[in-house]
Amino acid sequence: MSEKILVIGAAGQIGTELVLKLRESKGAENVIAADLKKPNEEVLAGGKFVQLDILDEPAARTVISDNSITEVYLLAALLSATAEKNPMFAWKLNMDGLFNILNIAKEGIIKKVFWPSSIAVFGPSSPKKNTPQTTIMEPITVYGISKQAGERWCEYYFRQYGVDVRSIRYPGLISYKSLPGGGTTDYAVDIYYKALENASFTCFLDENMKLPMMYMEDAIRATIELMDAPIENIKIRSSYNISGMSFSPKEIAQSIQNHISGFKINYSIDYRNKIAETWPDSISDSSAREDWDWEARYGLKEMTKNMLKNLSQ
Ligand code: NAD
Ligand code: AKB
Repeated sequence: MSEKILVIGAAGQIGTELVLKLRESKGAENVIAADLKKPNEEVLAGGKFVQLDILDEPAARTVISDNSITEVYLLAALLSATAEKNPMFAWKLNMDGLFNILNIAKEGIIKKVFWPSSIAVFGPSSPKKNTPQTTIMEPITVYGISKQAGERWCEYYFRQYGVDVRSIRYPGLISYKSLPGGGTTDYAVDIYYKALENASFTCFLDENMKLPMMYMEDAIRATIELMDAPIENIKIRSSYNISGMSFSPKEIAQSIQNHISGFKINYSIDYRNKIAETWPDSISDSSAREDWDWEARYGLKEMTKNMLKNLSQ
């Protein structure tokens, strides 16, 4: 039997590109997009879309059974910056959404679940450089706390109930097809738009604030490679570190200046800098490399070239 996939949060930064890629590789008729809000035209035109609130558990069950869904990618969440503005709702959405899907999977109705974690699971007491897979994790944001708790629950559902749930701790993601949805790393997308629009950008992070980042093409490939890997290769059921590149606002600005010589960056630091201060500079992804042959393809130079080319079109 072929997989029938449901992507929840399909109108978001990752969902938009994940749906398009999954439809390409698994067949458009096998991939259903779901979200509270309507996705973009390309996602809408390419296959089925259902409006779904993941907090409405009976509605999620109906969509899953009506469409004979076998795999769920659960992307609906509040990200770090938005979550700090509404901590209780962030906790509710990020946790209850996950429980709704894990409980349906526990009954054997869904065969596989993908749920993303984040580098936000690390905190000020974690090692900053080359942060290992397993280390001290004391996140201080509501988003980080919800991701860390989510990781523990994913592992619990795997151990106790055999739920095949797989996860990646995404770094900050940079894309041109879809805009980011309220994170601390969003500046690294906006900077390309502003560079092309008016050759100047005001950054809310400190010029030397280095963070782990990844080009969306690599992130989507990682997600599908993890989900397609043989079950015996998946040794980690909390969430895998993956690494792409690391850069500061100053460094990304310099890489843009190599293409747009007059580009200027200014700084007006806000509360998001405090969040970023608690996250790693760089991540070690040795477990993902060993277990399912993960390897990133894009560095800062290639990504900048690609982003500017695609956004100018
Ligand atoms: P996003 O904010 O761009 O998209 C989330 C989508 O979920 C939105 O389209 C939103 O409408 C939808 N949504 C919100 N509440 C919903 C609900 N109740 N029911 C159904 N849909 C709902 O986020 P994203 O960047 O695409 O992130 C997706 C996941 O990946 C999140 O779990 C996020 O924490 C994780 N992640 C993202 C990044 C990143 O840089 N983008 C990094 C690390 C982890
Ligand atoms: C955010 O900044 O909140 C996300 C993330 C790293 O989880 N991009």
